[in-house]
Amino acid sequence: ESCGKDPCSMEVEMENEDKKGSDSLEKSSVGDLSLNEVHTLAFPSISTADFQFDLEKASDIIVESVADILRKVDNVRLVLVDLSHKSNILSLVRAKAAERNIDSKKFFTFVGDITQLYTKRGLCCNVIANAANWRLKPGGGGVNAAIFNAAGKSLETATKERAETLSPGSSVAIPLPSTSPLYRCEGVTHVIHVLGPNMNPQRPNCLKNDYIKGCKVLRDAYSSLFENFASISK
Ligand code: AR6
Repeated sequence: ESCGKDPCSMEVEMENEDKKGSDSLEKSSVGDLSLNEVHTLAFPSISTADFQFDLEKASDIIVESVADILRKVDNVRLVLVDLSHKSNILSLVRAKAAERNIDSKKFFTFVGDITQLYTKRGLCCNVIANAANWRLKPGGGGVNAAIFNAAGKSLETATKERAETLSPGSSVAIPLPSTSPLYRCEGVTHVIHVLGPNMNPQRPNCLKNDYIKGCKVLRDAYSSLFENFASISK
C-alpha cells in the first residue's frame, strides 16, 4: 500500500526561508530529516475539548509554554493544530502569540487533521502530540481516537512497551514503528502522549473547577511535552 508521496523527503515549505544551496543537500529517506529541514512538533490544544478546560486560561498557558521552550531550544518549530478555521483556541493563541512577538516561523497555528498534515496540507511534522487518556488506550473520541486509528495497531503495541498509564501533567514519547501508516505516509517518527487536566465531571480525575491546580497541571503537561520533543530533536 502506497501513499503516493514521499513524506519529509523534500524540504520543509517555509516562507522567507533562505533556500540557497539547498540543491546540493542530500534528500533524506522517510522520517529522517535532512539538513535543511527542521524538527517540527504538531500538537493539539490539550484538555480544551472533551476535558472542558477554560480556553482563555489554556491559551495563556500555551503561549507562555511555547515562549519558554523557544528561549531554550534552537532549530525547532511548534505548530498548534485544530480541525476548523472557526477554532476559538487557535484565534486566542494567534492573538496572544502576536502580542508577545513570538517568531511566527518557529510557532504558528494551523488548521487540519493532525493525522493528515503532510498528505492533505503539505506540512511536514516529524513529531505529533496526542491528548491522551490516563490508560493510554485507543478510542474515546477526539484527537486520541484519530491518532490511534491512523497509526494502526503498532502504536498501541509500542505504547504498551513504554508505559501502562500516565498521570495528569506528564507525557511519554513513543517511537513509531516504520511500518505504521502514520510513519510511512505522514513522516511522523514519534507520537508524544500527553495527559492534561480534566474539568469534565463525566471523566476520571475531574478537578471540579479547581483552576489553581488545573493551570499548574496544564503548564506541567506542556513543559513535559516540549521537553520530550526537545530531546527527540537533539
Ligand atoms: N486533528 C487536530 N485536532 C483535533 C483532532 C484532529 N484529528 N481531533 C480533535 N482535535 P480532545 P482533551 C482538537 O477532546 O480535551 C479523548 O477521548 C480538538 O478540537 O481530543 O484533552 C481522550 O481519550 C481540541 O482542540 O482532548 C481523553 O479521554 C483538541 O484537539 C480526552 O478525550 C483536544 O480535544 C482528552 O480530552
